[in-house]
Amino acid sequence: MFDESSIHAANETVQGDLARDYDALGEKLAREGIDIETIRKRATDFAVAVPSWGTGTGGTRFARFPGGGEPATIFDRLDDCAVINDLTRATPTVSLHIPWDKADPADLLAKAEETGLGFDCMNSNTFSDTGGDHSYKYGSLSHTDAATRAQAIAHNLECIEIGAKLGSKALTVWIGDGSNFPGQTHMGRQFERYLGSMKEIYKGLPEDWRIFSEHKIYEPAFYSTVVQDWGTSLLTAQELGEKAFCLVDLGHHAPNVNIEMIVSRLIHAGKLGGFHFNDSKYGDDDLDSGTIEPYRLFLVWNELVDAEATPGLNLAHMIDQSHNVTDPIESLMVSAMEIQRAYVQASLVDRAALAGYQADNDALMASATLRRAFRTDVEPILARARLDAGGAIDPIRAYRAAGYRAQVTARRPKVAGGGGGIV
Ligand SMILES: [Mn+2]
Repeated sequence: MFDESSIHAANETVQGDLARDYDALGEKLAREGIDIETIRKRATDFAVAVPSWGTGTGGTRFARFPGGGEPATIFDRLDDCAVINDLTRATPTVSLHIPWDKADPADLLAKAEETGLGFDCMNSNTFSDTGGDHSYKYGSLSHTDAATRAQAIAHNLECIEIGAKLGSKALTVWIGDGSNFPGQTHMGRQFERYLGSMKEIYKGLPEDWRIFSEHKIYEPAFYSTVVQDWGTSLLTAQELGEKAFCLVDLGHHAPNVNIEMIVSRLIHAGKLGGFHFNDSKYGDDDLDSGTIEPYRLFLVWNELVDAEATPGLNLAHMIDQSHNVTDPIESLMVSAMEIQRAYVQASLVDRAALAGYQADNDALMASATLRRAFRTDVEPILARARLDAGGAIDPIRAYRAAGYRAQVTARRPKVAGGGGGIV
């Protein structure tokens, strides 16, 4: 999709510098007993899915300020996702959201073919009213009214049906259900209703599909949420069966929660299914991956790399964040690269040395072993992996030089701003 000659032109000016930086890093890593080519291969093989909705400007409950060239349709969104992958070569798949991305599956497949993209997990939406007879104001899969629950179940089954035609293999379920006042709901019976609905959806999963339950501590419900924490999510996955797993969204926890330990526990339980990457200072998925706590992102990857040989571990990685003041394409490119960076850095950890320090209770050296990997500037590896795959050494620079945003701003109809709402 993205003009190859413009990527090439942007690369040409910095290719010599990259070669020198790559060689220097290779020498440094060799002294530590690490083969840079092995690490580069890992960087090349890395992939994280982009959320279709992330290509639009996000908003808060106060307002939304769209930028120029906002994608109006799923086909525009796929064009933008293709730009992200063409330049970073790290985001070959897109996660769709139904009904926002609803279109003829044949047309979606044709667009995927044209853009070189594939489809990742499907995402259902029962946290807003999108035209059904029954309102989700007081809940969806856990609603007190059976007809409302049935509508929410049918919607999830439809998401599976659409996804099956697109080559997707998983459904992620996040609900906004909960309560705003103590006493508003019976928390136990509400959870039982949720489980009952999830069991109905589970029955509709094709043999080779998985279902992910995503927990969130608060919002839109401000007193309690039905799937508040990883414990509830694990209970759900265990009760549903072997095709059910937990999805961890980095922004969906209380401040200071040790997310890397949650990751470790879910791996132990055989129930970790995937991630939604983002970052936050105060709550939820408000900020781009790696902008606030890059070390925590590294520590999460440290657990994942440590466990990568675990039998049956099959993780779906996706970005899920809101971009309110940046060009969404730029934010998604930077985020994909930051997630890839943390993965590559975690791949540098000397695990034999770490295990030795842990056995000796040498806390200082154990911690230093992790930080040594985290402090390594792996940018030349990431840039080289992109270059070799036909991407840009510096994706932001190449993107800006090509003027893509100005082109789509001239071509696409202007989108109204105003009201609040998530993307
Ligand atoms: Mn999420």
